Amino acid sequence: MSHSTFVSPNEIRDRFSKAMSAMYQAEVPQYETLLELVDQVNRETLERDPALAKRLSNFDELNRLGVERHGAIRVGTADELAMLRRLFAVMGMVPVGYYDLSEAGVPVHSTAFRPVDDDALAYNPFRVFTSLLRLELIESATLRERAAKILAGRDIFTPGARELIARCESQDGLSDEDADRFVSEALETFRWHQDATVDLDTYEALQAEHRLIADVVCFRGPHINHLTPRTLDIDEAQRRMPQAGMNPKDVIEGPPCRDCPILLRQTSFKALEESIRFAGERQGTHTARFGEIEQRGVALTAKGRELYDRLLGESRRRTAGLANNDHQRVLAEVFTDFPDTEAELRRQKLAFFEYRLTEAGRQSGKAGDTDIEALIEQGLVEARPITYEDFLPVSAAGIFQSNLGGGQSDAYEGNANRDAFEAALQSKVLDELELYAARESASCQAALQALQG
Ligand code: OOG
Ligand code: NI
Repeated sequence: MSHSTFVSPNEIRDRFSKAMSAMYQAEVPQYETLLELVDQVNRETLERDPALAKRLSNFDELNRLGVERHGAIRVGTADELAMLRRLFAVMGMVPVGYYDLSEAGVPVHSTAFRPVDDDALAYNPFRVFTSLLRLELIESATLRERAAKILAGRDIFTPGARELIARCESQDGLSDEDADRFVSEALETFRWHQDATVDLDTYEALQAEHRLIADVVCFRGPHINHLTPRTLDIDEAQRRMPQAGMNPKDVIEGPPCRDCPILLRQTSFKALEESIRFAGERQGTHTARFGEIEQRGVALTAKGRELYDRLLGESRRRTAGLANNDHQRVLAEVFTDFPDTEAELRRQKLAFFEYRLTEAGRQSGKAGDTDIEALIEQGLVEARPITYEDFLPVSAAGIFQSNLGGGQSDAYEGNANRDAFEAALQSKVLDELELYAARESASCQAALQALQG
């Protein structure tokens, strides 16, 4: 088969994310309500703020506003994780970042499978936050062995998915027809099952150890546990959730509302209690699935990230126990120490920007200066914030915890083990900061070069 008849990985990812969204809306009707709410808030925000509408339209972002940005799953074994890496590779999604959640009392470590190139992100930014259960953190040896045995007995991939992944790898792409088959076979891995693979007693024993362990171990596969559309006004969406019949998590995670948004703000409606049939025909319930929304800002450099982490740490004690409004107010006070103009973020090298010539720059085609800030001042170059495409461990832990229900858990002593994660994955994870830095410096070089000629 000739190469030109293959469907691009971007196109496969686009088809997959749409199929996943349709499946999840059908499985979790409240998620459909969340999408409607977000759409409504986005439309009102654009009407209220024509400058924002214009900026999004200039950046060609209006048309993908309604597209889901991410989803999340949790798997139980190294083999499952390694196979998922191959499955996501078919769709141009590679592992970026390592997140240790054990420190926050969640016995997993994670990565995000995502597209990395600008054009791939623009085509469809869909990514999947993927967590691997760390059985070694379970204290009871009996329970640990029981969980491992149950996990060893399942195959979360259909034979068709395995076959198409192998075909894609060997011929370096999939035909249109195979791509459609791949999407529907791959989707099976993420489907919800009302039947647990274990009896109620086993479920309860695992649940008592940690709710997340029961969620990973007791089902046929790693059901998608949430999808996340993008909102232009997360504070308003959070405010409106109860009116729309949703129970929002207590606080919005991440930085406060700012003139120059940084990193990522997230909230969710809390996971629903769903009925489950356990082996032995006993009925019970399980709480796992929810809907989330996100609002993204500029990616921070290592220096900016340090400042963010420090301020977030400082705010922790002061925000403990506060309801969202007060939480946000205190957070905003603490974050006054984080510069809030683009020029200052650039000057202090706190955030990443992409540079390009302005219309005047293109016309002049030549400049004496080689200092990028001077060129910006002369109106020849413009800087655009690079959107943060990754996740935040403290926020992720907050999302996990509010959706697992139950009380706070203590930190596990195991903590970070990136080597073990990469060994399970059978691949390195990419460093997100390097990706942003490379984009910034390539755009800067290109702008400067264009003005030398
Ligand atoms: C993942 C929670 C983290 C995010 O957006 O930070 C997450 C999970 O609950 O499996 O989705
Ligand atoms: Ni999420």
